[in-house]
Amino acid sequence: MSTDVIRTQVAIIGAGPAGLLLGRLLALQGIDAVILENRSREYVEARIRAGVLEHPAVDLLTEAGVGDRLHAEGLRHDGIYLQWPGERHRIDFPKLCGRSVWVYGQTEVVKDLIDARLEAGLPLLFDISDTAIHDVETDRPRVTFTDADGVARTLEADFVAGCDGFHGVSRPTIPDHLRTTWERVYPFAWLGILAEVAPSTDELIYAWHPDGFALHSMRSTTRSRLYVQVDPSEKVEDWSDDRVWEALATRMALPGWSLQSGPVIEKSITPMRSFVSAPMRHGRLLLAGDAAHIVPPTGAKGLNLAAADVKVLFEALDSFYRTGSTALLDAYSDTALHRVWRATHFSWWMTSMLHPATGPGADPFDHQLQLSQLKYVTSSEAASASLAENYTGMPFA
Ligand code: FAS
Ligand code: PHB
Repeated sequence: MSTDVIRTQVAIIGAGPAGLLLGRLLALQGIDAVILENRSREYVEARIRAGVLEHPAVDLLTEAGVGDRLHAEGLRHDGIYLQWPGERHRIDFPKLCGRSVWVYGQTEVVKDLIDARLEAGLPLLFDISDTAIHDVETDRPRVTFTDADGVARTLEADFVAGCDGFHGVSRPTIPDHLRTTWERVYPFAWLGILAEVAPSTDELIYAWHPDGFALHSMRSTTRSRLYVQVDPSEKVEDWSDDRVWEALATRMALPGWSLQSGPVIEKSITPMRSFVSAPMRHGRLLLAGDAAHIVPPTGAKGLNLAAADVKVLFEALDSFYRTGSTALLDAYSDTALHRVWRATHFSWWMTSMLHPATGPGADPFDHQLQLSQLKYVTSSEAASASLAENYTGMPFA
């Protein structure tokens, strides 16, 4: 079987937000890259995930020339609501930290980045298989794969960017004895729905309730995205649409407010974990995004952390190609991990504050601690400013 050899400067594995954004930033500086993706374009663009973009991530996408639709269709939000039974309080972002967030689905970010890449005629290979990374400890690493036509191919590069997510091949390419991982698996999951109904709120509602956490988010003025805390063992088929809407209405109930329900067009359960793997570099292999870390979605950090990694990685690669210096590449892992741990702590803190243990595991003492934390965060300017600056995104390094 023929083996086509392709040569580039940066081989990018994965066409999620991390891989696509890195490809965009490199292309703007004239640095060649080839992006390899093992799913179809349709699958990648339809995968429903994150919904909130931090201010620094929005600035980065705008500067990269892919923010037009984001600014035209995205919803700028200047706050969120934190709620517990009978009370709902707003955290005012601009007043507290001078920043905002934008509600714009990850699906749309991915579509914008794919469109930009294909319009520029740059290589983005979908539906590949058998991805394998070789020789990353040399200055000529390779990626072998089978392309969509079943042809065995080799991609030779100066660097390999592992942007292939939590289940990708990049992180395992770093030898176990050189890797350290930290993990916390939470005793609950999120059941999420996408519904064709106008949001019942102007900004996101994060609600603590003894039955479990609930989140009212959205994708547009006509499409809502909502979540309820469930046991990780729950099955989607055990949650009828009515049961989900009833749980949401109960957990977000407030005098004078009502939740509008509507047709559910997607329903899924996402487990919750915190995971960090270090280092994020091994020789000429550099990891970015979910390939190196996972955060529980309570802090709306996953996609944004991928963007932050990519900015640091792009600057390191750009510096190498412009000056020959490896200083930023040598510092990449430590620089990225500083922000990774900040986002990991914030995501753990938001998750711990808002998710009560339920059923036999329910501990009234823990419930009181969570309620006290919520009352403090919504009444103290210092505490709410800390939440606001973390939620809207600490400035990039
Ligand atoms: P991604 O996983 O997005 O992209 C990796 C890409 O690599 C994929 O397209 C994959 O197909 C490809 N790939 C994998 N293995 C490969 C191989 N061997 N060869 C070639 N390609 C390969 N974050 C939030 O902020 N809010 C949320 O509500 C939220 N919900 C989520 C729900 C789910 C079910 C999941 C899994 C994640 C969720 N996240 C959420 C986090 C999510 O948004 C990620 O942080 C974000 O997708 C990270 O982007 P990437 O690092 O690019 O990884
Ligand atoms: C979403 O809209 O999907 C979303 C928003 C905020 C979160 C998590 C998910 O914290």
